[in-house]
Amino acid sequence: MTSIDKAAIAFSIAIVAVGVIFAFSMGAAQDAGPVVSTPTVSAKTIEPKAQTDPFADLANKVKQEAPVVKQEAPVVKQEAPVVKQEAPVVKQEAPVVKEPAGPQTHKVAIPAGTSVPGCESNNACYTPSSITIKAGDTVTWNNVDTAAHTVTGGSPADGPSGVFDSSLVMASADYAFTFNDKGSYKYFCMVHPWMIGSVTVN
Ligand SMILES: [Cu+2]
Repeated sequence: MTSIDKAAIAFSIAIVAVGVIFAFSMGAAQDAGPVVSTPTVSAKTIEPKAQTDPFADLANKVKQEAPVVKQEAPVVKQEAPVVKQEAPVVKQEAPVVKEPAGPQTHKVAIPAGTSVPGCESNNACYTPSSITIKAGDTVTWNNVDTAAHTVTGGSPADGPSGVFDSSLVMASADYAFTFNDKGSYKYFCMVHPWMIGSVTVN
């Protein structure tokens, strides 16, 4: 025998020994006995299957649950604009106060004590002694004196104009005249010529 043949025989014996040891170890593993050397082939094929499935499921579950929380934020922002619509309500009260379009009545008094001179010093023989009205308005003279007086259009110097004349207005009596034409109207008392007044009609 040559050295090569011896090596071949030794190698074959070694292969057989490895096979015997492998077969023995498989049987020992099934009997739960002491393991001499665990085969690496069977362990590697089993481990990847057990590890991949649980992690993949957990990763998928976590990714599908996250987006649910993010949709609640925009609800709070819609409450602010409601307060701004209350201000314009106050502005509609002004037009209610309108002046009457129709004719008006103005009052003039014939004061007590005008039957003797003195009231002319401060234009108080008719109060007010001058009045401004609009065309169509009426002036009512009220005699609060105890003596009778007149309201006569014109002046003491020129005499009656003929436009209006109350004749005698007794104590506590009234006289009214409506001025339909624009102009300036002087008047006086025919009994007491110091009593003068005027009406301006615009
Ligand atoms: Cu008089």
